[in-house]
Amino acid sequence: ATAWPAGKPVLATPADYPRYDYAGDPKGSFEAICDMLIAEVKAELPALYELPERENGWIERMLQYNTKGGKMTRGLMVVEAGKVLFERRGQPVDNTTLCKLAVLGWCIEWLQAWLLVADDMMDDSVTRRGQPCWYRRDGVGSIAINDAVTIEALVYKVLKRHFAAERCYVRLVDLMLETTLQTELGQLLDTMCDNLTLADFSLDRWRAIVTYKTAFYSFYLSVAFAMTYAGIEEQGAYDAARTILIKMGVYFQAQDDYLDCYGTPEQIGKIGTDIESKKCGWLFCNAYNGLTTPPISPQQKALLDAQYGKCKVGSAAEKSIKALYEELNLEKQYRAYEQACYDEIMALRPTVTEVPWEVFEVFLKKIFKRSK
Ligand code: DMA
Ligand code: MG
Ligand code: MG
Ligand code: MG
Repeated sequence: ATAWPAGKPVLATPADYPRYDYAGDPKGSFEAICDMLIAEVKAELPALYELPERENGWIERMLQYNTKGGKMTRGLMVVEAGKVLFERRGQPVDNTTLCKLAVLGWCIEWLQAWLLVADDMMDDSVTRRGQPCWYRRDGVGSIAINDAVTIEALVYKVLKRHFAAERCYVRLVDLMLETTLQTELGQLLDTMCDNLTLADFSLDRWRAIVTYKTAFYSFYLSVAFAMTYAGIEEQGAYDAARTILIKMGVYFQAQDDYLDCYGTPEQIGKIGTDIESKKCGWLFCNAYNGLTTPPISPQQKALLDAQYGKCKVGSAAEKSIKALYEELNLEKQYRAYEQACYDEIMALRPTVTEVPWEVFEVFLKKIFKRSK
C-alpha cells in the first residue's frame, strides 16, 4: 500500500555496505554506518517525498547535530553482543552481518537522539553533548518537536530498507515500538513529578521511573536486537537477559542522577537541571525520605520544601541544597549503592542461558564507576 511513487520500497543489498573494520577501527566503522544512513535519507526524501532542497538540508543538519557526539554505548553494544551471539551459534559473521548489526545499533542511537531532543525541551535543559540543546538553537525552537518525531519515523525507514527482507523484520519493528512506548511512559512518570508534591517522591516511584524511561531502551534493547537478529526465539532467553539488563539500567540512571549533581559540564556534556526542574532523582529520594546517615532533619527538609524545583541554575539556593546533600553524606552512600549494584548483577551470572555472560560483563565494564 505504501509503494508510491514507483521505486519504493528501496531495499539494501550487500553491495551497499562499506567495509567494516571491527578489529582495527570499531568506533570509526560504526560511525561510518551513521553517515551511510544519513546519506540514504538525503537521497530518498527529495526523490520519493518531493522534499525541496532547503528542507532536505534542514533534515540532514538536524540529523548530524542530534545523532552524533554521544558515547554510542548502546549502539556499539548491539554489534558486540551480536558478534558473540552469531559466533556462539556457529553462524558466520561476515561484513554484511557486522554492518547490519551496526544499523540496528544506530536505530537505538536515533531513538535516543529524538528522545533527547524532546527530553531537553521537557527538562528545560541548556546543553547536551557539549553543545546547545537543539531546541535552543537560533531558528529551531518548537520545530524541534517535529524534528523529534521525524527522527522517530526515519528509524522505521531504516529498519525497512535494511531488514524488510529478513524473517526477523516484524520482531524488530515490534521491539522498537514496544520499547518506545515503555520509554514514553517512563518519561510521563518523570515529568508528572512536576504536578506532585515532594512527599510523593518515594524510592519506589524512582525505580518505576528509571526502569521505564531508561533501562529498557538503554540496556535491554541493545541485547534484544542482537538476539533477534541472531535468530533466538526462546522466550526464556529474553526473560533471563532482561532481568540482568534492567538491573544495569536502573543502576545506570542512578549514575545519571548522581552525575547531574556531581559531574562537571565538561565531563558529562550537559548542565545538570534536576534540582531546578524538581526531579524525582536518586539523590533527592534518599535525602527527603530519611534514607541517609544521618537522616534529614526537619530544618533541612524545610529547605527542600522551600527551594527544590523552585530555584535557578547556579543560584545560592541550589548551592545550599548541594551542601545539604553533603551533610547527609550522599556521595558516600552512592558509592556503597554502586558497589551493591555491581555485586547484585554479578550474582546473576548463573542465571544466563542463551546469551553468554561475557555480553553482560562487557556492558557492565563500560558503565561501572563511569564519570561521563
Ligand atoms: C533521560 O532522563 C531519559 C530519556 C528517555 C531521554 P534524563 O532527563 O535524566 O536524561 P538527561 O540527564 O540526559 O537529560
Ligand atoms: Mg533531561
Ligand atoms: Mg528527563
Ligand atoms: Mg539526568
